[in-house]
Amino acid sequence: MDQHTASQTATIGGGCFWCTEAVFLELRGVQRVVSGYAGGHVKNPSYKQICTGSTGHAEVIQVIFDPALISYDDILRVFFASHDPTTLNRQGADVGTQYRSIILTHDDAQREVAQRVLAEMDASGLFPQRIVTEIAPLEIFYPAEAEHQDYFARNPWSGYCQMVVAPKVRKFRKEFAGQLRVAAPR
Ligand code: MHO
Repeated sequence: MDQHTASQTATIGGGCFWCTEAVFLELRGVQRVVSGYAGGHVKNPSYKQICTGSTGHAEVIQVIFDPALISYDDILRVFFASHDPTTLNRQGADVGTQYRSIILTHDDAQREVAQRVLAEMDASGLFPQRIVTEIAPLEIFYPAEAEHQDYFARNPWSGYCQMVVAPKVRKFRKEFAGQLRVAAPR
């Protein structure tokens, strides 16, 4: 029987989108990842504008996934495990509201799952501090400029990619070895 399940979308921000995009592109069940901006109050913001923190936007990614292969719950579990959800408006050396940890939910069902998975993670003892991830309904997602899409794949040797993105991807590959789209190169 020919059964098609519709794709679903998760919108999440866990600091610099070059990092989160690189991680989610490797996860089995993910069909596409788009880097962009959400959660702010200025129309069509540019990268330069959001970097000031004054537009209110967070750097986020939209993860388009096949729910027959991975659940929204598991997308969020990978999200929590692949960034630090306990530092308010900061991810490592990147400081500012644009780097805040945030889940932008698309409907009530997603909001319920987000609240449940956040509580589960908080109770897990995996984090030494309380989780500060914001959960808010998605209003508008603005895709980022073309140069911010597939950034890690296109700029692997840049200083930031080597110092910040690559270690996150390595950690993710190790922790989620069984859930990678392809076996990680050794
Ligand atoms: N602080 C880094 C972050 C890049 S990220 C896409 C930089 O400005 O290069 O926000």
